[in-house]
Formats: sequence, C-alpha cells, structure tokens
Amino acid sequence: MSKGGIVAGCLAPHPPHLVYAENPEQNEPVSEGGWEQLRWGYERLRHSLKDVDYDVIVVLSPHWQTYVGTHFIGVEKCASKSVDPVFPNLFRFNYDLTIDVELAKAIHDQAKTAGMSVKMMTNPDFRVDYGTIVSCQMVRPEWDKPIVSISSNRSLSYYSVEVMQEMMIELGKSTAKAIEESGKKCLLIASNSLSHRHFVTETNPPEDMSKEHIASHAMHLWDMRIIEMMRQGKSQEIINEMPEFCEQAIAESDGGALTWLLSAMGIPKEPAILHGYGTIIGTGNAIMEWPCRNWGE
Ligand code: 2X7
Ligand code: FE2
Repeated sequence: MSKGGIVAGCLAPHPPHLVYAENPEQNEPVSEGGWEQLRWGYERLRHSLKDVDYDVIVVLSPHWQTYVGTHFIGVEKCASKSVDPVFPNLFRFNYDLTIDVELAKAIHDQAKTAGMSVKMMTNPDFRVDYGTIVSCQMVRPEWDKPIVSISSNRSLSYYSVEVMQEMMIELGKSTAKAIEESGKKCLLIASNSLSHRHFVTETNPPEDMSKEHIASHAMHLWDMRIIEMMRQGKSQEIINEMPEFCEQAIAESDGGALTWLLSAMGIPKEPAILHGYGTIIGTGNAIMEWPCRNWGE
C-alpha cells in the first residue's frame, strides 16, 4: 500500500451566518444573502480544490467540546437536524453524513499509543456540532466524501493555552502518522474564527451588511498579524504567540484546531494562501489554504 498524505490543510471558519446566507436546501431559514466577501473566499477555496483528488475530510471543531480527552465520532452514518443554540433563527440544518470510522479509529489508536486521553464516541443518536457541519458544507457542499470528526478537548479550561498546545501538537503528529499509514489522501480542516469578540445584539435583518465590522481596532491588528504570519509560512511563530493571541483576541483558536492543523502539516515554513477575510457579528474570519500536495517530500 502506498503512503497516505495530506493534500491540503484549511482554516475554514464556521459562523452559521455563512450557511444562512448561502440558502442551501438543507437549511430551513431563508436569507437575502450577506457576508459575500467570506462566501467568495470559500468559492475561491473550492475552486482551488476542484481537481484535487482526496478520500476523506478530517475536521476539528471547537463546538464539540469534551472535557475528558479528545473524542472521535465512531458511528458510520449520522443524520439529524443541527440547530445552533445561539442562532436557531439562522441555522436549522438537516444533515446526512458518513464518517470514516476506520481512519478515526486509526488516529485514536495512534494518539493513545502516544499517551493521550482519547475516546471513540459510539452513541448512534449523537448530534454532530454546527462547527463541523458549517465548515464541511462551505468547503465541500456535495457531502460526497466521508469525514473524520474530532472533538476539542478543553484543556485550556483546566490548565492553560500552553498545555492545550502541547496536547494539540501531539494530536497533530498522531493524525499525520495515522494518515500516512492509512494510505488515504486527506483534506484537513481547522474549523475556527480568529479574533472572537462579538456583538451581543442582532441587527434586523441579520444580513444587514451596513452594520457589519470588526469588533475593535485591536482585534483587526491581531487578525492581520496572524494572517501575515500564515502567508509568510511562520507557523512556529504563530504557535509561540498563541497564548497572547488567545488571551487578548479571545481567539477561537483556543479550541486547539489551528495548532492541531499546523502540527499535522509538520509546522510548515511554506506560505498559506489567503482565500478571503471578513467579519461576522464583529469576529474576524480568514479562509486559508496550505497546499501541501505541491510541496513534495
Ligand atoms: O461559532 C460562531 C463563531 N465562531 C463566530 C461568529 C458567530 C457565530 O458563531
Ligand atoms: Fe464558533
């Protein structure tokens, strides 16, 4: 069997507003659009991946929060309605997806061997979180690839960003090793916003773009700093600055997804492609792609 690999790593933020604005048939609420800069960014990412051959999407979402270890969905078929608890007016999405349980178990086993606390989630009635669903819908709306769904272990809540990062670096290495041994070609998704200060009142309609902007200048500066580092291949510097970023920008990378992704790709020095940036209820969101398939051995 030939070695598996990562065809691309993506930073793919999941505000439900994006799906609401797209009006896919699976989502009940209907909109007049909105957040076009970000949706055009996703369009560019989809175009970039159009001719890329891969078997499975591996996604880590901060909205599946587990407090004892990292969990993996271990049920092959997941179908239900996902409702955003904060925005039920925007996101009531009927999903029907397939899990690559074999690869999920392989990553689980590899992480366990490395000493991590891990668990396969086998409840057939489990409700898949909206972060996973929104990012997958925006990256691959066809839903024709199986996914591996990884939880966000909230080690930050018990310990610190430093402990969270150590664990996510290990999980990233285990993910890469399991993928290599599986022989599968994988697309990796870190599902998170950057700066995460948000407004607390909603406009009417929610898609009124005359009211959309970053929450503060300080958040803008943080977002631009992290994006520039990604564009310059400064992955190690991002990891070094993560504690300040998470604290000062309330960054959603506190869930570990970005650190996991950078680690799985081997802390790349190659530049990431910026496909789009925009704000959603004041939060900062970047759509980035690391085209690992082009880097060679
Ligand atoms: O989950 C989110 C988010 N990360 C950012 C903005 C708005 C809503 O939901
Ligand atoms: Fe979120």
